[in-house]
Amino acid sequence: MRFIHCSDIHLGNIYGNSDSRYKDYFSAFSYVINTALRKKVDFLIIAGDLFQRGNIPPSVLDDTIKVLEPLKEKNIPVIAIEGNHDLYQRRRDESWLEFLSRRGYLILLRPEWDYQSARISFFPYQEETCKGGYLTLGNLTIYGIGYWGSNTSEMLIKTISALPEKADIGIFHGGVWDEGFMDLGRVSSDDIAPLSDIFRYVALGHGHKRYEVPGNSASSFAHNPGALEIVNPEEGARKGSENGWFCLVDMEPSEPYVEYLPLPRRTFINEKILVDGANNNDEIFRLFSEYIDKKSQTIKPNENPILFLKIDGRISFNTFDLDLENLKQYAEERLNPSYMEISNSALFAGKIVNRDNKAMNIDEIYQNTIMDIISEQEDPLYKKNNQKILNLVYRIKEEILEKNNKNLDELVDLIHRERMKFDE
Ligand SMILES: [Mn+2]
Repeated sequence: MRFIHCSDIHLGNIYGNSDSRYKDYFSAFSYVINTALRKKVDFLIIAGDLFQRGNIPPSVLDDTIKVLEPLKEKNIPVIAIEGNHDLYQRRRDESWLEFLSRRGYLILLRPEWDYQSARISFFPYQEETCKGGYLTLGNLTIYGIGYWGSNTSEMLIKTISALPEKADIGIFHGGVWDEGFMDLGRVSSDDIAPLSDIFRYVALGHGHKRYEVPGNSASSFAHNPGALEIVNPEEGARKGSENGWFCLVDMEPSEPYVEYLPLPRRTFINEKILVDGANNNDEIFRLFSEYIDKKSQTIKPNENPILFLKIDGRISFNTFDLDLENLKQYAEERLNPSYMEISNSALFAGKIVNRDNKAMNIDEIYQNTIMDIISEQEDPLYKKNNQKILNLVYRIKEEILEKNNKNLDELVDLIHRERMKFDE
């Protein structure tokens, strides 16, 4: 039995109102499906985040059905689990994947989670209800573990106790990395190790980059091919982001044979342009146009790249006077991007003084400003927790500006978690 495993397709993701970017995610998925047809696989696995959000617009659902149609016609099963992005209004028991499952476009696997008894159960997939936690396909048993959110490690222990001693494939939307601040859906390599005793292959999703988890034997047992296309702009700043990946897996003979297949991506440029020491807009324009001209030599005429450019450095004039419009116009003319964001992160190199006429560094200016805003709030909760709020603002600032994280769900979750720690 041979199958393709892909993950984090994020259909319906959009940058501004760029139609070509909207289509990129469908083209990427189509590429995988065409490969599945060409390689004559027995089935396709989607390890979560088929959609960008739980409440997709009708057009996204329609476009998704069009892409899935050829597999349905050829009777090639698509086995899917829900990722955090797929859940409708953050409910574990509702998503548009369920609709697609009922209409025969995919088989949605989801374990039963009983809140009262805190128990997880896997029931066999029933064709009548289109529900179940596992299914048998040919000689393979396939379990859909799904996504467990902020307490993934704890839920994984409960999941393991609900699983049989041996099965073939497990599908899990959870990140296996031992560090990192964004810990939603994360487990350690120790947490996931017991799955290697149960499954011959674990299909991972959630982390948008490619990695493998080594098991007891020499080869890896869990594989994460990463997102097909770049979802969050910071992913485009990483080395090796020029293409996406998906896995072609052969389950026979005993040891699975895993081949990572590359997927072409649209050119994505997420870079800083240093303008240190610039005295005026003309000097900034000169540095910027040099950068753009150089880039234009590496980009094909109809490539229409995605641009996320940050003007960075210390300049000798007021940063509010920096003329971004002029820069945008030049980039537009030279590169004809399908989407572009140019932001101003330049700092004024001069000095700002505090009430005692002492020069403040940029951090002190930030802190003073945030503390001023907090002290203006009437609700005493603010003053009581001013230090905690300040720290939280800093963490969010870091996520957005330094890590370019625009995942609103994660940021809102972070605020909710930190809010629980406030003194009442
Ligand atoms: Mn994802």
